[in-house]
Amino acid sequence: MKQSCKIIAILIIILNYSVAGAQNPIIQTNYTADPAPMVYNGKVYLYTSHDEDDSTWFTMNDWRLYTTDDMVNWTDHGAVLSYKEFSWAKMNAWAPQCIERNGKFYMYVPITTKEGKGAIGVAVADSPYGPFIDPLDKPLVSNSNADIDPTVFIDDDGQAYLFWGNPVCYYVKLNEDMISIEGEIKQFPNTEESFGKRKGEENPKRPTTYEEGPWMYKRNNLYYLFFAAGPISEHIGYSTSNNPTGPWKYQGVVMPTQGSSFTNHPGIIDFKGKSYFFYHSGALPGGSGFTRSVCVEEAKFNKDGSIIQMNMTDGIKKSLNPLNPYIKTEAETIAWSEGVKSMKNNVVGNFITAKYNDAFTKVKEVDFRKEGASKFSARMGTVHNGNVSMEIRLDSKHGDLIGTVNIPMTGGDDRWVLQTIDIKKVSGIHDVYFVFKGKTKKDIMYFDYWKFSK
Ligand code: FUB
Repeated sequence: MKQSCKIIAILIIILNYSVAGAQNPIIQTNYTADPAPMVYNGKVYLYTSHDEDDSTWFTMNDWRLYTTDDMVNWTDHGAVLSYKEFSWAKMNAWAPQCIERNGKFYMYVPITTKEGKGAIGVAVADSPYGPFIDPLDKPLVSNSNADIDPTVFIDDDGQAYLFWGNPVCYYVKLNEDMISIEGEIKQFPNTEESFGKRKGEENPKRPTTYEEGPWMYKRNNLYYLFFAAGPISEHIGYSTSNNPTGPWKYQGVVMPTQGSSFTNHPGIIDFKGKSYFFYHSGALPGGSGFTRSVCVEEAKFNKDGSIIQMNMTDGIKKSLNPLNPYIKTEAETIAWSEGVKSMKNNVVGNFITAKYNDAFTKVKEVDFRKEGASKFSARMGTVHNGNVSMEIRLDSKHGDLIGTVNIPMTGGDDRWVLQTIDIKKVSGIHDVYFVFKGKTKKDIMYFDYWKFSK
């Protein structure tokens, strides 16, 4: 590519990424893929796989967790499980799914075994945040090399099922303990009627559009099997049935091939009266098929139960409920950010690091209507001596400056200072921007949490 074309291409990527008010991809602090949302106690728990920053071929070591109760501000809880927790695992922390049963949380994950085989493991926790432990010390399923992309589902009668596989979809019943299987592993017949005729590719192993990434969902007594569909680059398709084990009837395309990732992966939930469809694209700067990022759209259905086809958009703009500024909010609760990485240590748990001057985070729809605010507190740190500060601005990165916190040198991300400053009085509902200022080349400052007060 000529140099001038290259510069124009890079500018287009940057402009798209910074498009005012964009909310997709919903996570900007890491590359994430294979979204697995779970609703529990009024919150969305979004488990994802994680493409390492330098990934050039599915370099994936752990699974991460993000939560929200408003669908626009997402809190990063870091990695909650690694393939290294499984004594029998060699590599490949691919698409996960977590489900709750009787107060315990079961995470199903595909991993490559030490023998180089595909397998699905299960890890159990007492909390959705982990720690997740492998209770079996062996795979739950090691059936074939097609053992990837588990989706788990508990029907209204209490029967649990596991579905997975590429290039065919397998399924098996799970016992009530959720860590053992009941009966034989079966395979859905890979027929055109069930999964649609594959176009533009003659491949006897892949006669239909079913590729991988199944996601089971039930709505009004109809069972939906969403899946990543071929040929590559993938789109998302779906089939329906009156029974969780089929027979399936192919219903068409949910999301066409779009974006710059050659894979896609569905996850769908109902939350606070709406339905949400999660997927991944390559839309972050540096994004590609191996550096992906998770996005979400509101999903809508027709009266007959068919889903209205969706495009990849710049996301959900309206919060479900405004954010309370008078309680401690983690710095890693973010609606949008640029130039920021999230990290974790034993001193403060999760926090963020501003990587360069003018990096920022945005928190959406912060509600000051109750008592206004004239003070701001934050726990921060830096390794630099002088000229490091954080500006607090309203409604845009260059919006009304209501205060500046000067950060003294603390010496590391294991040493922190809690500061309170007076700010210009603020009332109403605003998007709050934290803009990180420092003349140093890297890792300007660390930011753990914040709070406003009267
Ligand atoms: O993330 C690794 C693999 O890519 C997943 O298992 C597939 O679903 C595809 O997204």
